[in-house]
Amino acid sequence: MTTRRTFLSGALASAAAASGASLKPLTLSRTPVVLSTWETGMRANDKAWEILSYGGKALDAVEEGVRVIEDELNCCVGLGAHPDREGRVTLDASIMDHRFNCGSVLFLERIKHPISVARRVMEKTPHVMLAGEGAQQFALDEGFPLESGELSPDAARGYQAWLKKTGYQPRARSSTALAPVSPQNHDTIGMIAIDESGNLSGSCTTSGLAYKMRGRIGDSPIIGAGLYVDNDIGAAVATGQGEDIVRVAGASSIVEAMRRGLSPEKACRSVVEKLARVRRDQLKDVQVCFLALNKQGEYGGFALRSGFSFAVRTAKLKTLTASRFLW
Ligand code: SD4
Repeated sequence: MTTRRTFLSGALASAAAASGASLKPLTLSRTPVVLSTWETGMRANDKAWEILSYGGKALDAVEEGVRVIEDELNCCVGLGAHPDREGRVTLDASIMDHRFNCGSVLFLERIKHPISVARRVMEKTPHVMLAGEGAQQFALDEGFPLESGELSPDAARGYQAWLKKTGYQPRARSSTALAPVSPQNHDTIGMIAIDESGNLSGSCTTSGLAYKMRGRIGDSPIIGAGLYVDNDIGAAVATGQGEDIVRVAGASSIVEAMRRGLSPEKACRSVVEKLARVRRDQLKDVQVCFLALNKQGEYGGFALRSGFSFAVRTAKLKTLTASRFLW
């Protein structure tokens, strides 16, 4: 994909070569780009764009952008989302900037903005990951309020229906009887962005899979699986069945594929194909989706199955794009 910037660079370089003038380094500022998973990404991108379009940092944009969705009650992400099997909402989130700084929280309960707690872990502790009670204590120490822990009305209705359908008995080792992650039942927002200075950042926040086993962690808070940023190359973020994203170190594998010269979409596709090749017989009812953005501002996505969409915002574009897919 040719961006406006690469086109201009090429055009200016040819003009200079034709006139025999020596080439000077270009000082054009970059056009910011922000990408997010699913249709909720449109609302998240609007917020991120307020920051990016005024010359703000990608890191601030990816935090503020996904907070909008964490705030929505009766939404797929944050405290309004689906609970685990025991009827409790547990949240995971991660954030990463252009200097390999990263932070994440896992199994966090009763805190509204896990993405901001993840950023505090990154900026205020010597660690990368905090989990469970410790993560909650850290959040409280940092001034985040403790929320009630009650399910949202939609989540409570869904949970009651699920209990009836599965006949689930706490502590039984039953299957979670889940449908593959789809536009209707996804639980995550992932966002990656490049700012005017050419710096990349990413964020990912989730309630994990609906009715998961208590204590289950997916890919979203795992740096390298759900999210990865290498400012020399690009950024990638994932959504879908976390276990299968973790198996192939999804996001970092995509960044490495871009380093080898693949476009963002082809890099995403290469990782989906690798998974499909080796585990074809174990991917029934599994969806895996990736988004990637490179240093030049080129972007793309790819999914295992149909149904994945992603939101894109640039100076010229505000759109929800249907992702290409393998099966
Ligand atoms: C997880 N990847 O916890 C998340 C789930 C997801 O849309 O993306 N749902 O496995």
